[in-house]
Amino acid sequence: MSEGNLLHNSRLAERAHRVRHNAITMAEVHGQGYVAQALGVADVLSVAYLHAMRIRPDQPEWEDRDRFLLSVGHYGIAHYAILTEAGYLPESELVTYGCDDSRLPMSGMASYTPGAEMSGGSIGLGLPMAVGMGLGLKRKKSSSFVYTLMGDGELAEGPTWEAAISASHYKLDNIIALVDFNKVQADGPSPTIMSTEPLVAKFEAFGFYVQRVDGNDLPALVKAFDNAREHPEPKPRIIICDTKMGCGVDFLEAREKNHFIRLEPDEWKRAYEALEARRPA
Ligand SMILES: Cc1ncc(C[n+]2csc(CCOP(=O)(O)OP(=O)(O)O)c2C)c(N)n1
Ligand SMILES: [Mg+2]
Repeated sequence: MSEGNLLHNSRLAERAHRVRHNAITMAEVHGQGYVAQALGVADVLSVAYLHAMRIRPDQPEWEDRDRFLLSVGHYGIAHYAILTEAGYLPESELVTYGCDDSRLPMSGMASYTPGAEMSGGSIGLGLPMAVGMGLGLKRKKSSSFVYTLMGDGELAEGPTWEAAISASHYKLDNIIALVDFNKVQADGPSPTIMSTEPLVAKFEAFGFYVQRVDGNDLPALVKAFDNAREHPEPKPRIIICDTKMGCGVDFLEAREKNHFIRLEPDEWKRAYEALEARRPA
């Protein structure tokens, strides 16, 4: 790897660390939340926003921007953590998360937050909306990409697969779908509750250009996002990212029930300390 790439990756690691820190800051306000997902997906979001996407954080509505649709609305905390690191939101606003009149509602809402393009809450709608946006952008001759972040449990939602059929029918090579494959959903481990494997073969059969990567490996993610943008075939793209819930905070990684976490007041300090112990060199 060239020196320039090494430097880029180590800078990304530092910034992903700050994204995790932001997520803990928000979860601490309420003592609970979807913080394990935010820690797990922090590397994927960092590569999306800080490496791959064409954006102007000071102009969130810039016409030529890449779009990002947070299909998993309950990942609002993860989204605000990266939007802050990317420069859409001031760090001082993080402590308003989920409070009255905040621009950072618990579930992602398009009209509230700079940089949020869809209102979530009901899972299964990100890919359908990406198809509509992708078609619209093509008709306008735009070169923007539409990214959407889905969860692994979310893949059991029917509209996702209807949208997958349409995305390849319309040759929407401007869609880059992301799956946070953290192996957990609300009722327990995804493989036990509703297995979606073999997932690569399924999306390939639906006409996608598919990659599957370790979603906590920054260099692998950088390569996968580059491949997705540069792939020559007129197909929608998907990156299945295998992530670790709670990544970066050892006692949250080890926790069995981590879809929604409540910590005792003194445990937040422990979470910051655990994160700090893994601060990238
Ligand atoms: C249409 C719909 N059905 C059910 C829910 C309730 N729900 C919220 S999060 C979630 C789990 C989805 O699993 P996954 O996508 O893996 O998210 P994770 O558990 O990893 O946060 C469910 C079922 C919902 N929000 N919308
Ligand atoms: Mg999941």
